[in-house]
Amino acid sequence: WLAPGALHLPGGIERLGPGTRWLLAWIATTSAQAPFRHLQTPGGQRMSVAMTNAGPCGWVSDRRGYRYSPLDPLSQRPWPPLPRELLILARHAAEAAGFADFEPDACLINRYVPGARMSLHQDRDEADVAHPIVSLSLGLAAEFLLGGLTRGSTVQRQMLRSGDLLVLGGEARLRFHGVAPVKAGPEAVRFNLTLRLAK
Ligand code: MD3
Ligand code: FE
Repeated sequence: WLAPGALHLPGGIERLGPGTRWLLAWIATTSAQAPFRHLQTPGGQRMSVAMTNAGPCGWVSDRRGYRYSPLDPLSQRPWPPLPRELLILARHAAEAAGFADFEPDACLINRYVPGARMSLHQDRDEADVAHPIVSLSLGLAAEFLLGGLTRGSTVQRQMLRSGDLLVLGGEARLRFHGVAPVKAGPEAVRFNLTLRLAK
C-alpha cells in the first residue's frame, strides 16, 4: 500500500491479466478507431498528454469543461468497445484492494511522450467516487505524484513501470495526484489506462 486506499501491484498486468503485449496491440487497434488527441482544458491550455477512450463512457475536456460522453466528439460515434479481458483484470485488481464487483464503464487511455506531464488534479467527474479507479502502466516508466486532499499537501513519489497496476479507492480516491515530466528511455512512449465507473 502506498497509502490507505492506494494499492500498487508491480507486474500486476502479467499476473492478473492478458499481459502487456496484448494490451499494446489493443491500444493500437483502439486508437486507429478513436485517435489520440491533445484536449484543451477549460482554461484553454493544450494538454501535453494525448488521450482517447474505450467503453460506454469517455472522458473529454474542452472550453466548456470536463465531462464523460458516450460519443467521441471527433467522430460523433461511440468510443471503441472495452474488451472482457480488461474488465476482468480491473475486477481482479479492485478485488485485491478490497473492492468487490467493480464494473467499469470507461477506460481513459493517456499517452505520454518524453517531456509530457500531468499536473496535480483530483478525479471527481465520476458520478459516485465510492467506486475505485484501476490504473495500468505500459512503456516508459514515470514518476507518479500522490498528494493529499488539498492542493498544498506534501507529495509522495512512486515510480510506475511497464506492467504495474495501481488501485485507488476509499481514502485515496479524492487525493490530488499527477505525473512528473516523463523522461526518455528504451521505449518511445508511456501509456496509462484508467478503468472507471463514470455513471
Ligand atoms: C490517485 N492519470 O488519468 S494514474 C488520470 O499516470 C491520471 O496517467 C495518471 O491521473 C497517469 O486522471 C495517474 C493513477 C491514478 C488514477 C486515479 C487516481 C491515481 C489516482 C485517483 C485518485 C488518486
Ligand atoms: Fe487523475
